[in-house]
Amino acid sequence: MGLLDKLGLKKKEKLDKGVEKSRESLLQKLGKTLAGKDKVDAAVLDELEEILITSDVGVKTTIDIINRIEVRVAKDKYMTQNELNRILREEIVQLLKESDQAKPAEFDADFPTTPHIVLIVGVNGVGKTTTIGKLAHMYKIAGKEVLLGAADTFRAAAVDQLKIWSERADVPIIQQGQNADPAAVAYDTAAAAKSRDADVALIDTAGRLHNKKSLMDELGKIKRVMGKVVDGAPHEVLLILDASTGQNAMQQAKAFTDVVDITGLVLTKLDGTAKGGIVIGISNELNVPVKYIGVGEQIEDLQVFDREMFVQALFGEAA
Ligand SMILES: Nc1nc2c(ncn2[C@@H]2O[C@H](COP(=O)(O)OP(=O)(O)OP(=O)(O)O)[C@@H](O)[C@H]2O)c(=O)[nH]1
Ligand SMILES: [Mg+2]
Repeated sequence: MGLLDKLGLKKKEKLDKGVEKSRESLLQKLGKTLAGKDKVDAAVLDELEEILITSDVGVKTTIDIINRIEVRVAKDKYMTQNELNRILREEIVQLLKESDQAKPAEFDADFPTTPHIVLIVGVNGVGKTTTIGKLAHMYKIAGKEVLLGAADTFRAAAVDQLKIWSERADVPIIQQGQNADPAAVAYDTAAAAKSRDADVALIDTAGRLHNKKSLMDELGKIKRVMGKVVDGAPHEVLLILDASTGQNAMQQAKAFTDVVDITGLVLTKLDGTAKGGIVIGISNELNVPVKYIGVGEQIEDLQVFDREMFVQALFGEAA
């Protein structure tokens, strides 16, 4: 087995483990519905609909999925639980492929221009700082020069937390301390990335902005000042969402994408929640691609989102 195959297998194992709770809950519900049945009739589809909705897939996406299943079973109503499970997975993968124009699931560290500046945004406690640490590690492993910027200056511990991650990932950090102007820190980081010939800079921001206007103003200012030092910066704006909050994460995603140009989504804390179905809903309903998922608290627990692998992990292998 080649190294890439081995890495792929490791990724799959970790993902399987990461979505264990979501899978157990889904399979248990599916099993109950389908036990002893050999025919997919309207009643089964009704129950399937309820299962998907209560698994945080969301109403719109559930309807999309049920419509597709209906077409498939119209021809052949008689199928086993395994067959229905397989069709369910196939249709969900197809649905996500059609709705999500993201590139294939590969880690992309080939930047069109450098330094490549990434702004990390999201509400309190969703996993912004942790995700920065994990991403820094991924880029570092890919041989890139990484720089972190501590533009979350709102809370005393925020800079210290990012500092700890910079040490874990073994990458430098630009900081000014608590209460510094976040835009000034972002500016410093972009300037340092440029003068040091860094490949990529990851900038942490505060999640604590009470209304849309102050959020827009602050992020707008951060973006403007960075654009003055590095052309086109920020090149990516990643919105971090806590998957364990289910439909709340969907609401946050909608609220942020309304006011900020988000280029990608990261869904964290998939381990330890049964709400993993939210990833399918978000991936289907938003025009912004899910780029990464968080499956644990350790530095290696961030994965490039692979739709197919995810759906397989969520529904389990068909027997
Ligand atoms: N289990 C699990 N925990 C995670 C994951 N990502 C982040 N966390 C945990 O979530 C908590 C909050 O993470 P932070 O990275 O501090 O979140 P933040 O968005 O920077 O928070 P603030 O700076 O307070 O707004 C920490 O305890 C992390 O360990 C994940 O993928 N899985
Ligand atoms: Mg933080």
